[in-house]
Amino acid sequence: MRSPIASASVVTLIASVLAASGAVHAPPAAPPKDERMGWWRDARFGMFIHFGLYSTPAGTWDGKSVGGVGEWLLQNAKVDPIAYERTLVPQFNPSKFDAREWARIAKDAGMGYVVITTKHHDGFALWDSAASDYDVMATPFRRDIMKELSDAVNAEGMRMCWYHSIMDWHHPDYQPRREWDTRPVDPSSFPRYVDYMHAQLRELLTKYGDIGILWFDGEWEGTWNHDWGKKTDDFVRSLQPSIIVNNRVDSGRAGMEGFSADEHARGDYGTPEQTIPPNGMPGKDWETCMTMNDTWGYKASDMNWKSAQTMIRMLCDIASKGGNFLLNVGPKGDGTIPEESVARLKRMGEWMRVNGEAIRGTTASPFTKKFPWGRVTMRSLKGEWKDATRLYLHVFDWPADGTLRLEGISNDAWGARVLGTGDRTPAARQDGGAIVVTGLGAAPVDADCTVVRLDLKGTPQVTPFSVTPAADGSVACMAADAIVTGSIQYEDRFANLGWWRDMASTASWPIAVPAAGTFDATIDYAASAECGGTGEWQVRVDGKTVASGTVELRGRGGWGDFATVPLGRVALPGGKSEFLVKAARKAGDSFINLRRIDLRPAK
Ligand code: FHN
Repeated sequence: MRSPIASASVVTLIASVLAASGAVHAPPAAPPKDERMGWWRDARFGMFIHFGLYSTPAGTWDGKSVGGVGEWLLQNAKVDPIAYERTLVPQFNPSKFDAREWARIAKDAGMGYVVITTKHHDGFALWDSAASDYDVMATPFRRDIMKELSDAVNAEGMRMCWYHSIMDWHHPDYQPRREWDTRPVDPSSFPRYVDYMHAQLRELLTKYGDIGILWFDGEWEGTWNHDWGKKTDDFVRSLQPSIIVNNRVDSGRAGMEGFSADEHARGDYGTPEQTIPPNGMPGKDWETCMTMNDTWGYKASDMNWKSAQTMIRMLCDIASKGGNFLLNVGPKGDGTIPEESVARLKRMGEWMRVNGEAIRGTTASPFTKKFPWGRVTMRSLKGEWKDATRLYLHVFDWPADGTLRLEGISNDAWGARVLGTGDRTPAARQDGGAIVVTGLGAAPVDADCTVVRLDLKGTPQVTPFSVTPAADGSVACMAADAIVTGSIQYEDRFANLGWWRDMASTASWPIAVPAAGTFDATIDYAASAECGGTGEWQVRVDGKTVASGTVELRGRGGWGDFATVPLGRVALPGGKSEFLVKAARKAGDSFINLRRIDLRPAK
């Protein structure tokens, strides 16, 4: 417990003397990335914990409710950082905190790692820090939460991981200041702040055993840049060479979803937040972090809880795209996890105990198309059994006839079984370029998601999906079959493409027709009154636009008020082509919700 500035310069001095004396040995080389990422790719599912001073007021300040997420209280209530400290440090006393209970809840939910806020943007340290007086030892609680939790998480066989905010609203050397913070600013202070942050990171990476991930955050303000990110990434890895570091150690992250455009940007994986990339992030490691309600830090008024079914299906969807799911809990000021979170995690754990093999250690679906009934994950059985592949069919909408047909795969099948029951004897066969699974039973085993295990001979031989004409020659481009870019997300609500916010977003469908033809196109869309705009459609062959047109799509009665309107006459070439739609103009912050596009042979 030291004053932040004094200890930072002492630390810097010691480090330079050690380095000059050669007493500091070169750190061991980091293992190859695939080796470091192995446990993480296997786990697929982790717990995020946002806990700190903000958990006590739970979204209020001065007795008034404060808008926004609970952990942004200082910012959203525009509180002076020193007043924030003086008010909340004496109140912080999570007397019911039980690290073993938190770890048990995560373990029983089927989670493989736990990421906790060691320090969030308010700058408060949840451990006994020698670099700062603004830490848990200054509170009535006076226990090292990070020590207790790391011991409990490791005892459950899970990986302990640290969230650490680069942005620090409290430290006098961090810039930029909050605009209501009247403390004097020393323009040259930011390097001192980085030394301080490194001093605290050194504590976190040398006092608590092996750490699985350093989950950086708050990297978006202008004072942070690639140089600081590179230095910090190197520093962290010098202390724990096997550690995983997320992409927020570096600046330049593309929005909340993406990677930095800079190919030299540091970080082992992408961190889409509150969203699931529609097509995953092919070829990259990524993890969606998500709240169970709408806040990361506890907020007593936030009762907008997602159902356990929704989160089980999110887990399946994310795994089917090759990602990890980091699901958040925001413990209360008394140290307990909200009952609503506990109940949902209990249900997810029941599902994982039966179906965990369909999530852990799996890779993305081999299909380029989403099936309307659910999702697919897979694992190779090479070396375990035969040259075979195991597919897991995550069935959300159970087929009443007990049959599933997987189009576009030419493998022979070894067989199938339904997880969670031994009393069904499904059969699987190759049928003209599709695999048909019959005898699944008339009802699901688990209404939230029932998993069918399907074993194939060899590695998947999948025909890339194309939309093909129906018997009447019409071509139906459904939302679920679209390949989307940008902010667009598929929404189950109306089986539509939504969140069409950025102008770069596109929706496209690979089409295959036996012969060239002319079609009358229609679009089925909805939009709130102030949205809509001008749509542009393109027919593309080998990436080149061979036909295009525009259509005015006026705002309607709301995001569920769909109408089918003409798009115009479209000529398709014979064979393969791509039909693409984008916004040429947006009238409001979102463009449209798109349900389907139909191409009917011109009369
Ligand atoms: O500002 C933080 C927020 O409080 C929360 O910690 C999330 C979790 O990923 N990260 C930042 C917002 O992107």
